[in-house]
Amino acid sequence: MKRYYLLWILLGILYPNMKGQVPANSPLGNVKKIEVSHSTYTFLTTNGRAQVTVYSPGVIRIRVAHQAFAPDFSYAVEVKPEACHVQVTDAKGLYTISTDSVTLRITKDPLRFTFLTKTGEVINADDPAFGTSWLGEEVTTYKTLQPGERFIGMGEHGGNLDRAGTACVNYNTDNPEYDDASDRMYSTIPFYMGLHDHLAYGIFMDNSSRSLFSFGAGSNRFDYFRASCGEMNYYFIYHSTVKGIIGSYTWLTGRTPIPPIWSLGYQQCRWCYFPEADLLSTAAKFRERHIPIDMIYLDINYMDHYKIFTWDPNRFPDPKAMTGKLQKMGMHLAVIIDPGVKIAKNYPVYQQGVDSSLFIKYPDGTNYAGQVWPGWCNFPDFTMPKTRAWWGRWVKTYADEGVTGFWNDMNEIAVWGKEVPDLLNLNWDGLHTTYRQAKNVYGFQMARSTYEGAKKYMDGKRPFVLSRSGYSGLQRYTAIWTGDNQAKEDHMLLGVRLINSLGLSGVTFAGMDVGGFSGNPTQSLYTRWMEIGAFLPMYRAHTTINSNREEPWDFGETCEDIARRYIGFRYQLLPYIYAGFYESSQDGMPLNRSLAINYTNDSTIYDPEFQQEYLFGPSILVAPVKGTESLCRVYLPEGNWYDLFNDKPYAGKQVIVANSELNRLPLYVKAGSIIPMQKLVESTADNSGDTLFINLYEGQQPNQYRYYEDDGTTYKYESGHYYKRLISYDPQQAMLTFGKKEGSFTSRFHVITLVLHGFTPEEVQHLTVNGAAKTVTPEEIRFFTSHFAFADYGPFDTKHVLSVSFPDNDNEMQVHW
Ligand code: MIG
Repeated sequence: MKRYYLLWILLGILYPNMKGQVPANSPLGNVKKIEVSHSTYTFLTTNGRAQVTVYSPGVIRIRVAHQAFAPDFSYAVEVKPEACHVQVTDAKGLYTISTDSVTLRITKDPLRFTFLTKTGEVINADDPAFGTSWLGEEVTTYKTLQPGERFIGMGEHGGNLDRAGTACVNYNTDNPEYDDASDRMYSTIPFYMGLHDHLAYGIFMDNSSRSLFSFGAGSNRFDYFRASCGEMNYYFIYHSTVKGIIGSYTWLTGRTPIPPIWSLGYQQCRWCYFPEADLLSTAAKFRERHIPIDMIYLDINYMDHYKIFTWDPNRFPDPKAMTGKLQKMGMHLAVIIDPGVKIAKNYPVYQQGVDSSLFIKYPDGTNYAGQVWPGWCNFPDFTMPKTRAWWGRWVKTYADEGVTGFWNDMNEIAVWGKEVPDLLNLNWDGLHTTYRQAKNVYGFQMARSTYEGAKKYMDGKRPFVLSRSGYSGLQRYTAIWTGDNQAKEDHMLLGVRLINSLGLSGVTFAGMDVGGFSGNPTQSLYTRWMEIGAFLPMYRAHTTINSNREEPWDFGETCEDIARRYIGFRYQLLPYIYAGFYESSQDGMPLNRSLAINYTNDSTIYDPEFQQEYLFGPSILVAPVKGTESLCRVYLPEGNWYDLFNDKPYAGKQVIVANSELNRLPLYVKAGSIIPMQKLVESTADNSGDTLFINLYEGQQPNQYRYYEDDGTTYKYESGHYYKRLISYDPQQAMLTFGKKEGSFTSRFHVITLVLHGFTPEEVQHLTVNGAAKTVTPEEIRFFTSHFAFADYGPFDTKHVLSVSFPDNDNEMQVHW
């Protein structure tokens, strides 16, 4: 004992300042005082303060700070608290705040939060010892791990669908070497959902500084989320379903506006098509070979010395004439725009940026310079309103030349040497901050500037914006892709999981480089990837500069044929995909729906073997499989299913062995589904005929489907210029009802062909439409009807389907059988 004592004295002499140098965990402390104003409850504690704000019955915000709260500002959240019914009790040691859907129990000594259902079940609780506390500037909220708790969400992070036992770092990074285990990715969505005991909740930590979410990684005691500086600021969301939580999260952070329809077609990219003749001949080849396509891209080599908002005068002498030629082919052009502005004399973008003080600065007032493709560059401060407006005017110069797609890359910010110093000053919409807080929103604000400019200057036409980096809320302005993946089977499946996870996190419009960015895919990998791509929200093939050419015809005739048919099928499916985007714009439901959305409590869907399966829209189950596997195991969740290729029925809640030969991606349709389709076209600019094909799959459960259509290219839908109708299927009454149309838009279609799947001829022989008898004709098809892309195709089983056609009059119509 005595010896130890001496040792401490000795250590004290050797390291006199050790105590206090590295801060210990500093808790929030006990409640001293409570202040209430409107829907906000402030708790002053011995070591700081916390604030509770009720945003809606299921959304409660918690802020925690040492000192007075900073001005309330967020790039992610746009809504204000809604007036709602709240009940409060204040007893010794315990305060409760109850809405109609959740009770927040607040202990005072020390201050801790527990969220409960109205029947008293614990949804989510602070760790009793640590709650929210600080380690130096870092602020962390520790939550008790619930038994069997699963965690989903967090946007663009690899790993399993269920993130239990792992952690995610949010620090936007250009990571061309990323793989499944990488913690640094290109975008930040600090939002997850916890699932346990048939309960589900969401937590969105709106703090854009570097953060870490640990879902029981390295500790079986708690999960936690930590921000490296600033306030703890999170929204707790409770709802009985995952869908409801996504709905609330996207109520807070916004939803994807309906994209221009052409951006939902096939998109071809490469680093880089040049000169102009290469771009145009590539585009023409798609047309010659009847491979449907709507968009083609230019990567960085179109510019003059990589100077943004310029064109290489030799490679692209007349951009406007060029986009005109593409337009004649029914195609749109997207160009890449990086944030770095080359420091160069007589370059107006640079000159204006300097003269009007639009760039990011060091604290001493000099412009920050970093090196990237153009050499040394300055970087626009997109957190400054003036910079955003200026940027928009430069975007106009492209729009004036007929460019309609704007691809924002390198906006993490990526520079040679990787590290952009934290001390840089950013405007932060007048509130001023450093790069520490701004980094993760930089790409988001760049995409916003691009979108706002394009929207303003495109004569009422919808632009398409694609960004690599982003933060919660990015979905209001831009689509996103998952950066530099590799031409490997694993990366194809990883990409599906990333897109599914983005979908769980409010980002509907997402894609990956089909074919893989780096490396050269094998025939089978490329083919399979093209198949999966047809069932992703954004369908874009892209590859790096030193890879082989990767257009559909570069892999031999078989691959080309398969690619053509899957792309074609996507075009036929556009009415369904478009309506899916409409739905997403209303409630945030993604196109790629991880099975965790609809089958949350089915443990099999989290099995690593099945975790990448998803529903594409409400009805089509996609089971992604490697190109090398010609047989695979597929899990069909609860309900009844049909093989999409041959209508073979399957009962759900079982694993089946599926045919996954190279031309056959396992695809299943949920019983009771209503899927609108159109005839095969090669561009969305083509005439899609007068017939809407409504595919009805017999089922036991009633189903409703909202069909939606508008002009596909303008914002007139915002003022009611759309066509919307509810289609209801009632199996008990043997009836399909087309509701009266809503909106002022006239549908492209005026004939409905009802294609009946899973029905027997006897069942529908007395079919009537509005009381008038109709003959149901059996059509011999291989896929849906003989008009469709997979018709007469390879090994698909021949099948008779039943169909009946009738004119549409926009009023309520009843089909009875
Ligand atoms: O330093 O513009 O992720 O899609 O082709 C690489 C060239 C910069 C990275 C993007 C990639 C793009 C490439 N870019």
